[in-house]
Amino acid sequence: MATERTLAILKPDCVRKALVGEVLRRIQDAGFTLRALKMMQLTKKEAEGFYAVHEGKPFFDSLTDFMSSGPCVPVVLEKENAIADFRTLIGATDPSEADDGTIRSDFADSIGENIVHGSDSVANGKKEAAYFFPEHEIVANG
Ligand code: 3AN
Repeated sequence: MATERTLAILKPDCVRKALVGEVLRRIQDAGFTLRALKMMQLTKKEAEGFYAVHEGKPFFDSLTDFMSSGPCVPVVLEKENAIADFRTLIGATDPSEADDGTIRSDFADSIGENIVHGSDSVANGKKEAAYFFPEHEIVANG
C-alpha cells in the first residue's frame, strides 16, 4: 500500500469540547504521523472556499457559519492508506450512523457538528493541505 497524506480538521466543536488532545491521541494511536499542525480561526469566506464543492446545498450556510464560529486545528497526517484508514477511524458523516468506537460516534452531536474532517481522496488531500499550509510548513521527516 502507498504512503498517503490526508488533511484533517479538528473542527470548532472539537476545540470547544476540549477534545483536541483526546482526538490527536486516537489519531496517533491509529498509526498516523503528524506532518503539520496549527490552531486558527477560518473567516466565513475561507470556510466557503474550503467547502466550495458544497456551494448551493441546503446546509452550505450553516456549515460555513459553524466552521468559522471558533478556532479549529488543521492537521496534515501521513500513513499507508491514510485516506481510507482515516475515514474508518472517524466514522460516517452522520454520527448516528457511525460505527461504535469511531471518533464521530463517540464525540459528535450531529451531522453538522461532527468533530473532525478528513479528505476523501489523495488528490483532495493535497489540495486541502495546500489550503492551510505552504509547502515549507509540512515537515517531511520525524
Ligand atoms: P465528510 O466530512 O464525512 O467527508 P461531506 O464532505 O459529505 O462529509 O460533507 C462535508 C461536511 O458538511 C460534513 N463534515 C458535515 O459537517 C456537513 N454536512 C454534510 N452533509 C450534511 C447534511 N445533510 N446536513 C448538515 N451538514 C452536512
